[in-house]
Amino acid sequence: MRTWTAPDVAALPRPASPAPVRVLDSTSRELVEAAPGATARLYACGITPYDATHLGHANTYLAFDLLQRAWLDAGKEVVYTSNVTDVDDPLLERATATGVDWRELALEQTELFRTDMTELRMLPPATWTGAVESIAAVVTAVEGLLAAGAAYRVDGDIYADLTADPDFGRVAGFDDATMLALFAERGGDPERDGKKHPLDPALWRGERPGDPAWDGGTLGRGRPGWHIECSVIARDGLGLPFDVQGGGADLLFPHHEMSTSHDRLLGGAPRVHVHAGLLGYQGAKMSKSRGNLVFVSRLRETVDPMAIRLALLSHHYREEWEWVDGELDTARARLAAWRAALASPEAAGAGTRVLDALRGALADDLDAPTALRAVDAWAADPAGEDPALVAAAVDALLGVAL
Ligand code: 5CA
Ligand code: ZN
Repeated sequence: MRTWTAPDVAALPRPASPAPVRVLDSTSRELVEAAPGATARLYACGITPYDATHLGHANTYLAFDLLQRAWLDAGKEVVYTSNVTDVDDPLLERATATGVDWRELALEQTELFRTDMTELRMLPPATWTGAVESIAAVVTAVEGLLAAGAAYRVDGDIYADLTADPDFGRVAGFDDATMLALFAERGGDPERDGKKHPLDPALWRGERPGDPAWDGGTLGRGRPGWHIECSVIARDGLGLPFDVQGGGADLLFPHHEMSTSHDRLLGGAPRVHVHAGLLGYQGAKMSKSRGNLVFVSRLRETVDPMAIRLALLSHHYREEWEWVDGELDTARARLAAWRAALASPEAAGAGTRVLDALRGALADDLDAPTALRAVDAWAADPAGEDPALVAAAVDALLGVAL
């Protein structure tokens, strides 16, 4: 897929000894240096293109944007891959309900997402692959799993046999009852007759009347399952193993558990899982199914995208919080104060404290609120610090253009 235009990233002096960038690993629940090597490989699960881009999406992608900025500043090469789930049940259901062709809905919403990401100055992925584009690779992978005895057929559908992966369940570490409940809630089909185990996830869904379907070679006509799509797109974009798989907290189980399990069988899957807290609005998680959404594109009509970015940055990426309209007033005032400080005659000097503080905060589990407070303190008394360096640090590390 065509990705979006990359924002400029201001140049910063190389840190003498970069601090290791630590993030919370959802499996061990410990802070870990997720990408210790010279190259950092990231897969962040992409959107299902309808009702895009709401602030919850933006908040999650912002977390992985910060992670990349921290890695880049530490001198690493960053390789980022993402997907677009441009064929899946919820997208098809929405298209049917609104009488729109599912392909048009996906194209239009993907384009809106591109524009939103550009305006929010998010670093684009190097490879951005649609589910539809990945079908041939998914078919080959599923054929391989069948041949290895790690998958089985139920009528025209194909399911993963989770007993083929002794490490299944280790990503989230949930007990059986929790796994079953979340699987049922988040797109799984535990009740399906003929499955060896209720949790076994679909790898390939045979053609149904009225549903889009593709040639699946020996699998028969159909369309890919959700988890295998991400396993294959991540594998093909990054190679296996890679460093971090990320998304919102709702993806920990089953999606990341299952896609990691598939990747284990496709070539090995040690990776750190990083999850952003879910953003709520009007008393519930902001979600397409509830319809309690605040759209980035709507806000952009009247608000500087940098203020939207700052509003999200004022909450730690793991926090679960509720959007209230006052968030934007605070962010706008903050942005104005920073810009005024930069333009003020007192803003002169050679100090590097803001840069050091931003680097320290991001390396410590992407602590954006602490970073913002450091810039606030500078804005209240800008004397002594190098203003060009402050602006460059805010740009390169926080992605905010002053
Ligand atoms: N296409 C799949 C992933 S392969 C998907 O989950 N798409 S999505 O459009 O539903 O969500 C895109 C990303 O935004 C996911 O990482 C998801 O966890 C995250 N997300 C969705 N709702 C929220 C929310 N309310 N707060 C924070 N992040 C959210
Ligand atoms: Zn995914």
